[in-house]
Amino acid sequence: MALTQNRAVLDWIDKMAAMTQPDQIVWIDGSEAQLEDLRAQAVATGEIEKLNQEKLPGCYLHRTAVNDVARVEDRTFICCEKKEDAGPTNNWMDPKEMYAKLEGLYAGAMKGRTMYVIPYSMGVVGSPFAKYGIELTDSIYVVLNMAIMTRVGTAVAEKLDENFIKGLHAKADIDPEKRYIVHFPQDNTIMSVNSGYGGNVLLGKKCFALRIASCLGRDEGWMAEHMLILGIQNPAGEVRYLAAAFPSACGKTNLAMLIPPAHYREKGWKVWCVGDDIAWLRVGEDGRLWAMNPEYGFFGVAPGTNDKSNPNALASTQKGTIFTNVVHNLDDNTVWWEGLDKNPPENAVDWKGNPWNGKTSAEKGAHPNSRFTAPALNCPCISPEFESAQGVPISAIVFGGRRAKTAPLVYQSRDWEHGVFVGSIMASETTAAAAGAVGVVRRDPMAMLPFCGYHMADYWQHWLDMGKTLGGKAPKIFNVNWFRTDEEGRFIWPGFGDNLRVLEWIMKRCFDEAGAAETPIGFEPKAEDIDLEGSGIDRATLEGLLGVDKALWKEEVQGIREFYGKFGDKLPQGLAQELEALDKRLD
Ligand code: GTP
Ligand code: SPV
Ligand code: MN
Repeated sequence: MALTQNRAVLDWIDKMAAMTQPDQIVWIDGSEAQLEDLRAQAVATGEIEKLNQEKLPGCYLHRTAVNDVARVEDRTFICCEKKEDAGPTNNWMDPKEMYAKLEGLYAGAMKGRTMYVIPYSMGVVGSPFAKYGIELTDSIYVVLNMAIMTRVGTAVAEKLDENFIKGLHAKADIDPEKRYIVHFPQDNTIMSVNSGYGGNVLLGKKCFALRIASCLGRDEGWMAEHMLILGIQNPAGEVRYLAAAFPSACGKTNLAMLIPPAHYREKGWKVWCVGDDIAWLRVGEDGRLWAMNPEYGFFGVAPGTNDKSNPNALASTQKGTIFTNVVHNLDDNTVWWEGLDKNPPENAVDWKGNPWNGKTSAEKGAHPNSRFTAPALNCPCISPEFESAQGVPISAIVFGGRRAKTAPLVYQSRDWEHGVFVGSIMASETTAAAAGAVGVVRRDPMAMLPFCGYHMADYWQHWLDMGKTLGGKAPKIFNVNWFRTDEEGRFIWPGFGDNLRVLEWIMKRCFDEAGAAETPIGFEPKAEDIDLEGSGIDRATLEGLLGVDKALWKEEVQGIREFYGKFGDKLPQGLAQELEALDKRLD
């Protein structure tokens, strides 16, 4: 039975059902009974496998098709009316043409199948900052994931009006040549077909909460960003918040849940996780920037997650979690992935579904982009503010990427405009989170290259405008890089929990409690400004991670100039001037 009488909603569902022709339509009410019934159905068909319920209560395993393991950026489209509004960094097609193409792909795609109607909320239901959507899908896996990643069901359906975000997903044949992830910002519509992988099909996440929401933010004066949000509690008991944008698989989940080094814990430091992937930011009534996490769960990278690197993430996955494309340990019906421990199972099944022996196999057992879908409320350090309607006030914005060279461990921008410049020139090595080559340095402004729903230069202008609104209350903007390597390619900085040493300096800078040295690229800590006790890193090594290699940065300026060239006269003047000023300071 329909959970709403709203005509706009019902008419749209009728239209989508007429096109896809499902055998039946089932509304997701969010009840545990209904979800349990769906789990049982999916177990019966082999779509998911029930794991050891004593060790991993409520946990399941799923394997995607081998050709369907990551986001597909070359098949992701922004279909606004005019090509120039999508900008040079997005794929575009005329909306009419795209609708016609998609109609062909969706026609009869749900024949013999069930269409599930998922009413979901991005944000706390009823909060003034929440936005609502419906995802129609023929995948139980998607329903179960959405029920972890977002707030779903009856309470949301009651809030639906004609402004809901429409999302249609059909698995079809999982044909990679016919795979499309399409956004129609003018219609608040998302259409995804021929995939069953997370970011392509959990439409509340990247499609709505970043691509569509970035357009809404531009129009309504707020921002949707690929950012974690965390609170740092200092020994005085004050909690200060920061938001950080790193590209996919570059450390947001890990930073958001970090456990302070022993010597910090003893003094009373603690980190609270508000969000690990997406932040919606608005100017509050007090004029400061406030951030909320629109999600309800974590869709985190499994490989590398262990009880040393990220015990809080690991703890989050011990109940009510869906694992995707990890190793199935047949001995005790649990899961394993590279970097979990040094004891891979011998009697196991790999992510492709083949028998696998971790002691003898030359191939990886888990896909590098294998993931866990875990309820945020499982996280031992989830912030008491996680469900607060207005979010948390942000003192610092941190950009960062994976750079073997060039970018120092940390630096602070000179002011907001320079900070927007620093975000716009972000570059990072590509990872397994998206299909394509891994380890290639590319520009990924604000970690939003794959997620900005409109022209990137207009997006930068929006950032500059937000700074004008915030004025003296704007957060300070920083850049970090945990990924500098030595001659042997090993990471120099210990990373993970030790990143708090850098966050401490960042927070102190926001409250005028720490010193800095001016460099051509911005303000850096002096080596003595970073607490290294117990880090295993000496002063000289830290000095090597700081500083500015002028020759490398001159090359960088060339690269930025080329990149900026793509945007022609749309490039905000202020950013062009920042680039020239940097070039001069490097002389
Ligand atoms: P998405 O969910 O794709 O947006 O990624 P994310 O930014 O949340 O990345 P995540 O925290 O899952 O980290 C991805 C990979 O980076 C994992 O393999 C981590 O082990 C590794 N990583 C995270 N933080 C650090 C760090 O401080 N140092 C090093 N060397 N590796 C790290
Ligand atoms: C990312 O790729 O940035 C992710 C995973 O967070 S996905 O939801 O697949 O986009
Ligand atoms: Mn992400």
